[in-house]
Amino acid sequence: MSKRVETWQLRAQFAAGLSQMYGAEVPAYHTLVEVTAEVNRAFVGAHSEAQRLGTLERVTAERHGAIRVGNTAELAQVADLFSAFGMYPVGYYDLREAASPVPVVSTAFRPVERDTLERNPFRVFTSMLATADRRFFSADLGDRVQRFLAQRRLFDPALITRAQQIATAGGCSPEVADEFVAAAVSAFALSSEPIDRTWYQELAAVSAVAADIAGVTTTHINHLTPRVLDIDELHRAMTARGITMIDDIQGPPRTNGPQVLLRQTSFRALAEPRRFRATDGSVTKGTLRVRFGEVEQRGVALTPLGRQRFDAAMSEPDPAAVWEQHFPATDEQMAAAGLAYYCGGDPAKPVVYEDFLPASAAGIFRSNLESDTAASDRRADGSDDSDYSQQWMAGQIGHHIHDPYELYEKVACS
Ligand code: OOG
Ligand code: NI
Repeated sequence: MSKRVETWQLRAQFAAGLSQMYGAEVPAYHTLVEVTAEVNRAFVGAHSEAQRLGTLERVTAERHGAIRVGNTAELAQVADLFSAFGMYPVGYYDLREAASPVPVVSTAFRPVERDTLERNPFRVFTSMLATADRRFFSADLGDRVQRFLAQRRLFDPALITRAQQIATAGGCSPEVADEFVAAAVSAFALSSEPIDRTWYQELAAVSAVAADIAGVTTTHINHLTPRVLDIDELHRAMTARGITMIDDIQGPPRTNGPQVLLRQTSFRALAEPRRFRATDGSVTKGTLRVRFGEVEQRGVALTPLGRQRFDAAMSEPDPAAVWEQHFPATDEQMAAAGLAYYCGGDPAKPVVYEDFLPASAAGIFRSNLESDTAASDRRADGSDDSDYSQQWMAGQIGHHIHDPYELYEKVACS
């Protein structure tokens, strides 16, 4: 009998390994996971249809991570690494265009097929610093950042080669799996390497995100997000445990009708000990607050028409107050109006939203930065003549970037 470890098992092992590491690094994450599990159990106990958007087993194991890299070479390595886990780039998010702009362009790596999503839906939101955008980076600073990035090495080349081999083979032996997953997980650990204080501070003055990405020689998992079935209850329960959550739940309001897309909230992580190197070479201890805890609730995926309605509702001053003018109250009506995806058109079988929302993503970035850089954002006085786009990104990383709507269409019809 073959004891081969399949792609989805590697993905599950990777997600579990990251979860263990992140829990050790950010202890409040354990509380979040615990409270999430309690809320989910209670919700499933109280609602007969609670598992329509995912079984308790899937939802309990479900996480998304977030990482940030500096340039296309690093993003290409991430794409190769994640392909060994059956995680492929889906969607293109330009957070420079958000109401509160962040100087990154992003994609999300995730499984793309229904059965593999069911087995383990782990996804990682991945952002790349937009150093070519002269609204944020002067030509001089952009060049210096690029030189800094060209000299660092986020991933051992042997790890990437191994990932490519595993991706091609569609799995590996248990021995190879253990070693490969451990190496992949540790590539995202918070480094104890001293940080060049002057360089970090110069970047932080432009953007806290720029400093977090290019002020250090490594990357790290920024947050790891469990999935909850009732985010309002979760927000209450965490607050009751004495953890200060951000005030808002990002995304659509709570409604009586079908829950759509994605709702998220978070708490700021504590300051974490980091080491700094001064210009005279001396190393001192300090702290940084760059990581946090996030939690999310997922609803039904919207069609392009549904998404138009959503964007219209969300552009109102009080989306909750006008929600019913944009969306009907039942899944039957949602399906009939072609606003959301349902498997085989059956309103009892919603297709769960597997992606992200740019406005929430920018809000999550913003609400958790060490210093609010809103005032200093777009401090370079140039204009944007960069050519960032989905096609550009796909070309740079050598991987097709999937269109989320095509994937939902396929899932709904399979
Ligand atoms: C990513 C922020 C986006 C989400 O859940 O929308 C994100 C980041 O902070 O690096 O993770
Ligand atoms: Ni997130």
